Amino acid sequence: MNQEAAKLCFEISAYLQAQNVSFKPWAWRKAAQAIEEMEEDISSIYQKGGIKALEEIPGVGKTIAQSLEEYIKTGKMSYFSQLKKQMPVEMQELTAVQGLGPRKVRTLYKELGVKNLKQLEQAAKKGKIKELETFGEKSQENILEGIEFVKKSQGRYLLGEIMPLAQQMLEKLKKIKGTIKIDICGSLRRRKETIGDLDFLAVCPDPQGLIDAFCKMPEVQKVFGQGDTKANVKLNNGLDVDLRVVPASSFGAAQQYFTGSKEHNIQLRKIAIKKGLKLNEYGLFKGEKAIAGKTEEEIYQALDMDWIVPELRENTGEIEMGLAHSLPKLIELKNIKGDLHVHSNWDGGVNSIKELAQYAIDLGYEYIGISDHTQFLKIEHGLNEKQLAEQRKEIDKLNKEFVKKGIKFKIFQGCEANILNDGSLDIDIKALSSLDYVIAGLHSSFKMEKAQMTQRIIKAMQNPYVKIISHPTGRILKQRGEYEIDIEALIRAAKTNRVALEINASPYRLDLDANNIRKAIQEGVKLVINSDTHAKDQMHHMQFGIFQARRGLATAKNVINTQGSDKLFDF
Ligand code: DGT
Ligand code: CA
Ligand code: CA
Repeated sequence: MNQEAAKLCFEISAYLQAQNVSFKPWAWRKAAQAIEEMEEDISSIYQKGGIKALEEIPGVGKTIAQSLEEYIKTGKMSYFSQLKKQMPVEMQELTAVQGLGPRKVRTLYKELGVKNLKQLEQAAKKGKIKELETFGEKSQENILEGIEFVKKSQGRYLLGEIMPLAQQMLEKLKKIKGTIKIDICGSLRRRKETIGDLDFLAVCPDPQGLIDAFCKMPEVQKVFGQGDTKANVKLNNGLDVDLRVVPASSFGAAQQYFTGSKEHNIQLRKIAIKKGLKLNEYGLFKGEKAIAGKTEEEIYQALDMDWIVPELRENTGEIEMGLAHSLPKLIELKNIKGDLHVHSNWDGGVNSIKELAQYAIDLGYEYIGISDHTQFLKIEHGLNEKQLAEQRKEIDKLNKEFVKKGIKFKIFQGCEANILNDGSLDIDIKALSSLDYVIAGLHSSFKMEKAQMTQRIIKAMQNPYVKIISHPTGRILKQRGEYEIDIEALIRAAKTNRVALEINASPYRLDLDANNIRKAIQEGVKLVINSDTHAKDQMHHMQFGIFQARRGLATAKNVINTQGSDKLFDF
């Protein structure tokens, strides 16, 4: 229920922003961020402690708690309905277009009656948008470009939004009587950043029973097809799901086949053919005789290669490495010793430094780096030099308490400074020198030509205090692509200036991507995997960064935050 409630809160925030009210949009957004990532469901919090317990969620005040209560009881938020009635637009769909904020959506609605993506495209194609005072020719072009990007990714879901749901469903299906084995295959098992549909694979002596139970799950909105050994449904959130039931003797073969990728499978089948064998979803065959099929491992083994982790199965070199027995030992979540990109309530994040530190301690981390935004980012309450100095005192005090209590944990003070258009940072070098480390990130003027943009970021790397470049290519999944940037030049400069490149683990970013991670590793550039947390539960996003790092062939050695706090910045 949290995801749905958070979605409504985000939309309420956007509607309020469209009306240009102050403060409230920010409050709703913060609440949405907190709810979106909470482990415990709001309905269970409410059952236990009523509206008072809801108010204790960080960022949730009285008004928002009332709306949540209403949502838990009725499945609706009348405040949302009321706002939407005043301005009946598809807010989420429209604001997904790069450069279109709620204020602009409002103008387009008022002036041109644009309510959804389709109407937006029509208006842009007819040249209506450029005629508006606040838009013009260039922004009409940008909107058309943005629409194309959004359209391309429509119908795909972020791994981060699907994985919790898929795992919940998996747990339920495991409990259905007779289920011997069940797992998720397809792109989710490969941990791709976006998912087209879900592919469940099961072994069950009573396939009909399992398929029946699957089709009747509350998550299921519509059953497209229900056969003897498979079913195909649509979930309430629009996602399609396949379930296939196979005999135990071919589970491994089916798992291998349905995990994909298609490109990986095609290559594997060619190898089988060269050996005079046949590989399909039922097994690996020599003539009529199955020589492997029960497990994936025995299939790869029979082909004289190492088992390949699902994250690598894209036919981008992993098969050759499997044959040569040269697959590296990839990084794992348990290798991570701390998180260096965490925002506190000093810059408008949800949690205090103390709460964040405690959460990190509970995760088993040895350290955390507080990296609040600096002053240029007004909407994010960026910190100035004086505030950074005050924050230092608080961090020193907390660190002293850890020492006193014998807790082996350290809070580093960093910041996420903004890279301005000329590559300089938005904060005084003296203030930077007082910090433990500095992240430089780009949060404005995304459209620059390639040479200029590349130079801009390289210049930031040359600042002696900058240790990390956050989300280096700037992409937002399903919303915008990378900046125009010479990634090779950037990677070389990171090497020269001894700057680590971030793998931002936010499911919306996952930036660097797998391909760029490989390039960085080849150059010997250090990486850092960071959650970019704005509300403490988001620290769990670290896992998505790990998946991405693995897809990029990263080992623990390539990543600085697998090191203890004393060796962190040795590189
Ligand atoms: P998605 O759903 O678009 O995120 O990506 P996948 O990889 O989950 O693709 P999906 O669901 O269409 O199919 C699941 C797996 O089944 C896929 O990764 C490989 C296998 N598969 C599907 N169609 C074919 C095919 O035509 N040839 C081969 N070799 N494998 C296929
Ligand atoms: Ca799939
Ligand atoms: Ca599928």
